[in-house]
This record gives sequence, structure tokens and C-alpha cells, in this order.
Amino acid sequence: MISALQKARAAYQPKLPVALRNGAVVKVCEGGPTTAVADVEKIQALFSSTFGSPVLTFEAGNGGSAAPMNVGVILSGGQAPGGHNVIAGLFDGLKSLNPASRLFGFLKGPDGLVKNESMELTADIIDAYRNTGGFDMIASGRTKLETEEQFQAALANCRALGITALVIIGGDDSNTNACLLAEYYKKNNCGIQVIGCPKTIDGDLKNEWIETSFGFDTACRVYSELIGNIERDANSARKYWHFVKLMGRSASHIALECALQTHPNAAIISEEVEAKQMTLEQIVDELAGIVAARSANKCNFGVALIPEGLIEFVPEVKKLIAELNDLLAANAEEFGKLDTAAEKVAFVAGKLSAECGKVFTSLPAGIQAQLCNDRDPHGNVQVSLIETEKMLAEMVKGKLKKMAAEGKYNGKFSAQTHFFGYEGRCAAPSNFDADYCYSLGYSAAALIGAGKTGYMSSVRNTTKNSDEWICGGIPITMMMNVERRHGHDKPVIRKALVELDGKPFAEFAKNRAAWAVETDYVYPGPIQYFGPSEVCDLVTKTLELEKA
Ligand code: FBP
Repeated sequence: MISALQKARAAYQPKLPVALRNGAVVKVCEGGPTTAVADVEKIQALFSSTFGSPVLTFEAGNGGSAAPMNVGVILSGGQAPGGHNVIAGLFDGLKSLNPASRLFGFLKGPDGLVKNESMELTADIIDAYRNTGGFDMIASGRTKLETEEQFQAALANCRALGITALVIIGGDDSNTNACLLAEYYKKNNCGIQVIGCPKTIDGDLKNEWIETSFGFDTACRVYSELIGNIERDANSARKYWHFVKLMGRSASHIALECALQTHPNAAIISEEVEAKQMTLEQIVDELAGIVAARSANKCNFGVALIPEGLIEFVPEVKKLIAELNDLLAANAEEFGKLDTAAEKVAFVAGKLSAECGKVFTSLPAGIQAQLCNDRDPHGNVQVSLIETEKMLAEMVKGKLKKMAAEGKYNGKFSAQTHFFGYEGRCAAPSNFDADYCYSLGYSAAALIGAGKTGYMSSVRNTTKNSDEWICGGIPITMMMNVERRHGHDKPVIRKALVELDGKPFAEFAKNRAAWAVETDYVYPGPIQYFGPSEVCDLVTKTLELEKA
């Protein structure tokens, strides 16, 4: 059974750029040769077959057709609203190239490609998922596609299905791997094209050519609705401070966008914390200062936004985590035998350097235990499992107690904590994401039809009406540089962190002092799918400001 909204939404026809409205056989306009964002010689050497390809821009074709082909698609990494529309756009684009073309979905992410688990995506299946959230059509996974054995297994599996092109829908890491795969297949004349699509709610896969990653718009709208509701509750009950942690593994784009949409009393931006080399104590002092200032105005309530990745941007905690990672890796066997959190905490506390030990013991006991939890498959702390919102609420409470003892504060402080992340990742895509994703998928079909490989599908000028959208392909090598990862130099797509000299941060910085003491909340309400264009067809504040 499907909901009334899903039924009505199934009929929504996403908008397409003019260049794709006659089908995916397009006129391809080539720009000049390209380079990489940094480490040009190294990137060129690593990607000798795909490096330097031109930026491609499409113009409408005359409705012609191409030979039929079989294409495979993968959803990689965390869910993001609109993934099903990328697949629907890809499907429709391929059928416009030739109705006999077929699309196969590899199941559970890159694993499905390597282990040959797939299903053919027929028109009935696609129709059931148009404009829906989630990745459940074929499911996603986080396996990294990077070894030659994996590339060979994927090749054999594609050949068995007659697949000559792959579309990888993923974030910076998955698109980096798409680029490695494209290079390997081209260099070895395997006859398989690889195209990437920019996905992640985190919003950190963007650059001059990729205006935004899909899913960021919808996820931020869901969180902003919830934050607005909480703000209104706080302003009604007038007795709680709400500490809201927001997803975003590393960059603070989500926290910044939600702050711009809802005007909270405080919002921490990790990139600023790192740039100013702030200590945890300074962050706590700042928050406690805002609580005290509001309390002096008889407002013992408020809302503070905390980015998920914060702790890794606080220099002293970053150092502690790095030391912990090494320590746990070096003592894995001994550590694995410990049962209780207390034993684990005591074990590491006894082995840390004096400097990191001091930071570790200054943290609330619950956080100490969480820092000792299992690492992800890449040896990283799973930041979404660290309850930073609780840690800060507890530390602010402690600071206020001290301030009260010194006669600097006499208010009441009662905290509620929240974590918004999974709530937004599978929401029904906003009109923006529904249109953008469908166009990205359709554009990927056009890139395949044009015989291209190593490109990311791109749709630009998205703050304008879709009649003015520009679509085409961007060579993935163009977005790359070399970074040190787990002791090795690796080619990777450069992650886009919040730019402190960018317009979205400037807008926040200009207003935050007023938002801190005044109660200037904005209540965005739920995403609107039907109704006037001014409430349905919005773009994020981030994009609006960046493109202004
Ligand atoms: P992607 O970058 O793969 O899109 O995932 C982003 C994200 O949603 C982060 O915001 C979050 O830290 C992480 O995934 C959580 O991952 P998991 O769902 O595996 O717990």
C-alpha cells in the first residue's frame, strides 16, 4: 500500500533542462582541455588515459536515436533524497536513446557489482519509485571499489550481463573510485564507460562546476522544519535549552544551511573552530555566555545547533582521536578482550600521552566510552555515534554552575538534546531535488550515448528556472588532488568544506550576535510539494547566496 502523498507525487513530471527535452541524443559542445585542482603532475600520471578531457555542455539534439545498450547503476554510500529519480532519469534517457536499451541495478552498492548481485530495472519497477525518497529500489552500501581484483570481478560481471556502461551514484569517495575505474577500463580497452553522479546530504561534493550534491536541499528542509518546531516549542514553554546535533560527517554545510533557515540562538561551524584553533573549553564558554546573556533578558530557553563532525575539528580532540586510533590499532588483540566500557576507558587512559590524556579525562565519562567504541571499516571514529550534543549540554551546565558560584549567572538551565540525521536522508525529494536528480540521471544517459567516460553528470544554473539550466559532463580528474590517507598519498576529489570567506558563512556571521540574544526564530514548516511556486520551488539559502 502507498500513502496518499506517494500516489499523488508519482504523477509529478520532473523538469528537464532544454537540452534534454528532445531526448538524450544531444549536441555535445567541448570546452578546452582541463587540469586538476592541485598536484597536477601526479594526477596526470595516475590518470594518463582520462586526464585533461574537456568540460562538456549539451545542446538539444534533433530527437535521433543510438544503438541499444545495457547499462548498470549503483547507489553508493549514505542515502540521500532523490536517488530514485536519478535512476528514473537515467532509465528514461536510455530509452530515448533506444527503446531496446536495458538498465540493471547492482544491489547493496558496489558489493553487488563485485559479487554479481543485480536485477533488471523494468518500466514497472521504475514507475513505482518515481519521486520517492530512499535507496530501497536497489539498496546502497559502503564497500570501496578500489582494488584491481574488484575492477576485474566487476568487469566479468558486466560482461556477463552485456553491460557497456556503469553509473555510480555517490559522494566524493565513490566518485573518486568511479574515476579510478573509468581510468582502468579505458587504459585496458575494456569497453566499459563509467559515469558518476554527485550525491550526499552533507553538501560537501561541490565546486565551480557541480553547484550542489543532491539530497542536501531536502535533508536540510526536513531538519529545518524540525528545528523550527523545536524553536516554537522552546518559545512556548520557555524552560528548555535544546542542543541539536545535525548530520554531516565532516563539513558543517547542513548546520550552516539550517541556521540560515531557522535563526537559532547559537550554531557552531566546525571549520571556524578549526581556523580559530578553538579548544573545547572555549566552545563551552561561548555557549554558556549566550545562555547567560539570554537569561539576563529573562529568556531561560534557546536552541543551539551542533555539527556532527565537530569533535574532529577541535584541534586538541583531533589529536586525541588520532592517538586513540593508533593506540587501538596497535593493541587490537588486548583491547578486544576487554568487556566493559570502564575497562576500555581505563586501558586507553593509561596508555595515552600526557597531553591527550588530559583532554581525554576532561571529557564526560559517556563520551570517553564512546571514543573507545568500534571504528568504521576505514579505522575512523564513527562520529554519528558520539553524542556531542549531550557532551556540550553537560559541559555548559558545569560552566554555568561555576559562573553562578562567581555571581555571574543566576538563571535556570535545563537541556534537551536531539540528533537529526537519519530522519532526513530518505525523505520524499523536494521539487528541487526531484528535478535536479532526474536531470542528473538523464544527463548521465546523454554522456553514455555520446561515448564518454570518467565524467560526472552536471546540471548548472540551478537557481534559475529550468529553462536556463545548463547540463553536460565534468571530467572527474578536474576535481582531484592528492591527499594523505591512512599513511599513503591518494588521488581524491577535494572535499568542499564551509568557506569562511564565502557568502553563506558571511550572512550567518553578520546575524549571529543578534540571533543569540533576540528570539528571532523562523519556522519554515514542512516541505511543500503542491501549491504556489514560491513555497514549492525553492533553492537552499546556501545556493542562493553562493550564486547571488
Ligand atoms: P555519504 O557521504 O556517503 O552520502 O553519507 C553521509 C552521511 O549521511 C553522514 O552525514 C553521516 O555521518 C554518515 O553518512 C552516516 O553513515 P551511516 O549511515 O553509515 O551510519
